[in-house]
Amino acid sequence: MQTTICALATGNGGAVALVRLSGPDALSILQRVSGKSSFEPRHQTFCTLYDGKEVLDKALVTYFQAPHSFTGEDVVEFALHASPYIKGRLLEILCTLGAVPAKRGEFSQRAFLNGKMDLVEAQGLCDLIASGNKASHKLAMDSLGGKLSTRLNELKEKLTSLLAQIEVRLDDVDEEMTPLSEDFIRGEITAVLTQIQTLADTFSIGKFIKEGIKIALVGAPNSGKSSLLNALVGFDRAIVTDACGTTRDTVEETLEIDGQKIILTDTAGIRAHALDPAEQEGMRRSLRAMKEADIIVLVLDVSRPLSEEEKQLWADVQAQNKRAVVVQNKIDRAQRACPLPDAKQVLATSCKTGEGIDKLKQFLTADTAQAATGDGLMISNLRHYEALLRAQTELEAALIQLSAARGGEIYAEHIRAALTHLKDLIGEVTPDDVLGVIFSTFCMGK
Ligand SMILES: Nc1nc2c(ncn2[C@@H]2O[C@H](COP(=O)(O)OP(=O)(O)OP(=O)(O)O)[C@@H](O)[C@H]2O)c(=O)[nH]1
Ligand SMILES: [Mg+2]
Repeated sequence: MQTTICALATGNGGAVALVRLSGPDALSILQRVSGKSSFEPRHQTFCTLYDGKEVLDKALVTYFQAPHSFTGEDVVEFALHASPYIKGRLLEILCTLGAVPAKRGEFSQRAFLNGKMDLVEAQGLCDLIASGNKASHKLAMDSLGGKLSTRLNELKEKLTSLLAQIEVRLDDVDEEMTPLSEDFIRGEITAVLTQIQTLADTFSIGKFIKEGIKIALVGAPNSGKSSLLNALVGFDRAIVTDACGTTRDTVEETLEIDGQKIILTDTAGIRAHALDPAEQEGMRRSLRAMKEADIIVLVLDVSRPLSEEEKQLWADVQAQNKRAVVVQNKIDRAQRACPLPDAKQVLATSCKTGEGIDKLKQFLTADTAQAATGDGLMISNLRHYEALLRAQTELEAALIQLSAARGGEIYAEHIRAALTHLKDLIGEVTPDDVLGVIFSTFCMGK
């Protein structure tokens, strides 16, 4: 027997609060708390809510009759005056009348279980609520709106149909059917594989859009890292002095460039000999920030020759194997070619005059800006990415077995496994405990 769950769906503050109730007893609980017997579905009713004989609140109440509701169950939404007392007391009363407090994401989980949305759409919904800028909003909307699910379902259907054609021939012991040509099977698998790869390749950008791009500013002491952080964020965030070793700890600041979230980290300057244990620890943290970053900005002071330490640091940056840019700072003082011949991306800035700062901003968001202009689908969820990679591996294995002419049973097995990974992504075969973990990351009342 399904329980009836209740939770506050809105946050703190504001004038109005929303309490949600979902489950088989929702209507009868509403009737008891309001003393009113009939409610027209999907119409707001202004009614009094009672705490025993006392009036608790006068509220706007909406009853959604199953299956025409968010969860697919009977749902009641109470729009209350947002007093902490009224909200808390109503939840207590609903529980004494038979409801139980909802777990995180439980409304969405019920919507999923009742076929109101698939897992990809549900996760899009979760991302939509968390989206803090235009780019992440679009990404979540594509997922919630079913665009991503539609694409995944198309791939699933294609594999299902191919598998059916292969399996029916495996059962055809008398070989009455015309066999499928290897070229046909290869073509079908490759078509799906290409689409899966394309989608999986969008993950790094999708993740940037959803979570923000982490950028570490590294370099020798006094090269102007903190000045650059301040110039990028547009206010005096980090301490700047003309002494070497001013920044000792990492300094993090978030900003938005063209609707894209950027998480900037200014770090302690790297030099061979630290003055004291604090500076040494600071340098250790600089290296850690570099490892955690998506893009590394190596800041050089153009008015000084390149030091051995800077050469070593550049080697360390390259060893990270990620996007990196060399910034020749202080160009108001001197101009010179980049002393690191293998640097692919080089920009020149002056924190004093502001020259080059806009170009640096453009560089930092170039990938996501490009992605945002296309209408291609993107993924941003690690679970989706991993499922796609697994499906990809299976289809690649199927192609190998096909070339080796190992017989239908073996490559069909790989196609079947790829199909299972796609179904898992959409939520068709996802085990309950995994579903529980996924929905527990949702917010309360959703
Ligand atoms: N002329 C000129 N001076 C700059 C520029 N950028 C920074 N400076 C100066 O260089 C000095 C060092 O700047 P910081 O931003 O503190 O350098 P840092 O790399 O953070 O130094 P540490 O924290 O010690 O590692 C300060 O006196 C800044 O005013 C620039 O573009 N032009
Ligand atoms: Mg500094």
